[in-house]
Amino acid sequence: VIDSAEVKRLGREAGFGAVRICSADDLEPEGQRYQDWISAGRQSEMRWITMEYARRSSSPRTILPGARSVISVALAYWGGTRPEDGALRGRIARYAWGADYHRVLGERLRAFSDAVHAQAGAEHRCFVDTGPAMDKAFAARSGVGWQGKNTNILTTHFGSFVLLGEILTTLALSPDRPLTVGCGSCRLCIVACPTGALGPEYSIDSRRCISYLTIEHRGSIPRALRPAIGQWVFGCDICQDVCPPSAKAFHQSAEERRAWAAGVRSALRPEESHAEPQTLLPRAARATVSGPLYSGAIRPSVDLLWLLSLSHEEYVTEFRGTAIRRAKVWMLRRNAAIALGNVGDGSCVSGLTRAAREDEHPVVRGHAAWALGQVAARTGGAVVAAILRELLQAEDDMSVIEEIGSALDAAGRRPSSG
Ligand code: B12
Ligand code: SF4
Ligand code: SF4
Repeated sequence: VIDSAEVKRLGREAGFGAVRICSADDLEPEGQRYQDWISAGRQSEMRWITMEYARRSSSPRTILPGARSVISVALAYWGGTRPEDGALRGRIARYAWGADYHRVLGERLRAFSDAVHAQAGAEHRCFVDTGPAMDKAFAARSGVGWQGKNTNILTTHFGSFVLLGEILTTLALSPDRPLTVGCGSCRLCIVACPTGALGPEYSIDSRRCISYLTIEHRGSIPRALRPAIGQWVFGCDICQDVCPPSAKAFHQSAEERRAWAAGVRSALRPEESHAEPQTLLPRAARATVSGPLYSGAIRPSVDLLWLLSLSHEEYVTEFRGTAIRRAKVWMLRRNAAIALGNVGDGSCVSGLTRAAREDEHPVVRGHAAWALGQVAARTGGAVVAAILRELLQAEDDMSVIEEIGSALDAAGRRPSSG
């Protein structure tokens, strides 16, 4: 026999920043909203998100017959103020700076579930991000946090910088209540999102989200969205970085809070955020890096030219044990090409030319050609236009030829007809 207080004690002992409980009844209206979201195409090309998947995710007893409670947990992962990026560096979202959270969260959740089982028996099923379970809806129902307008769960102690998991259990535990706080009239995340992915209400359109585009999207990224991606090469933290409850949790000193406010102001000026994306985030002179995901080496950013020519072998060794392996190696090269198109200068032309000529993946060649066009448009284009014309002669892939044509246009030199 075990009571809710003891379950929570075991959860905290396993290393979770919040542990709360809710009933295992079907999630409504969240389940219906999930299906509406899919009907609107907002899952984009994440093909595993189907109507059936949404139904199972909102109905715990289809996963664990006899389930009576859901124990919802949050792992805080803030890793400190983002260090200065430096020129020509690609940004990585905070949750992927260190060890793969699936492993860290999974190990803790299994240890927690084993401890509960040892005291009370019963059947349990653990979920760490990937299973059919609406992590955020359980976290909101149990009061781990509230769902903000950036669609993430915000906790009172760690803002939205938490990763979520849950244990479905046949134990009958007394449930907690949802929180009574919320975002109020704040809309900062909605206006700061550089691609306009947030809204209406508390909903996201993955098709426009940089996190989706850089990590999940396996193809060409729409040209219209590329400038807004700035220097992000894996994920995006903007709608969390501008969020006051999340900032309050971590920016303690007056200096840090001033730097945060300056970052928010520049994020809200779209023309600046596109031209100079490195001003988007709060900066501070020092970087304090700690937390469960950051015990080893951390990588908040990468050299863009290095990433642009990343081999499969380097990808395997350099990103072993990190969440970055969620993206394929060629997707990282594609993302590097976009970031270089946004911030690169003349020093990137030879790297981009090599990628546009030699990369085995046509999407990377096409994006490198696009980046050349962007660099040319910024820095004066005669030499780059000549390179693009040369590339056009050698290229056979229709999609890349189309990209080169468009890049020539951007560089201000259309190919002469005939
Ligand atoms: C698919 C997915 C994505 C997609 C879609 C994101 C999304 N917002 O759902 C993409 C690839 C874009 C993505 C990005 C990110 N993700 Co993600 N992702 C998932 C995943 C695997 C499934 C989420 C899902 O099913 N979404 C479907 C939609 C329908 O869910 P929803 O947004 O919650 O929908 C609700 C609202 O729209 C609301 N709603 C709709 N209409 C209305 C109207 C009213 C009036 C109201 C009140 C509400 C409302 O109701 C819906 C149902 O509850 C979960 C893990 C999991 N199994 O849950 C992680 C998860 C959501 N991701 C996570 C993280 C960390 C991220 C990133 C921060 C990573 C990064 N730094 O790049 C970004 C954040 C982007 C963002 N602003 O959301 C964490 C979030 C942790 C937290 N604190 O909330 C999760 C929970 C993983 C985990 N286990 O920790 N992700
Ligand atoms: S993660 Fe970035 S692109 Fe996606 S909704 Fe948030 S701010 Fe917008
Ligand atoms: S920025 Fe404002 S509206 Fe967006 S999630 Fe944070 S508190 Fe809510």
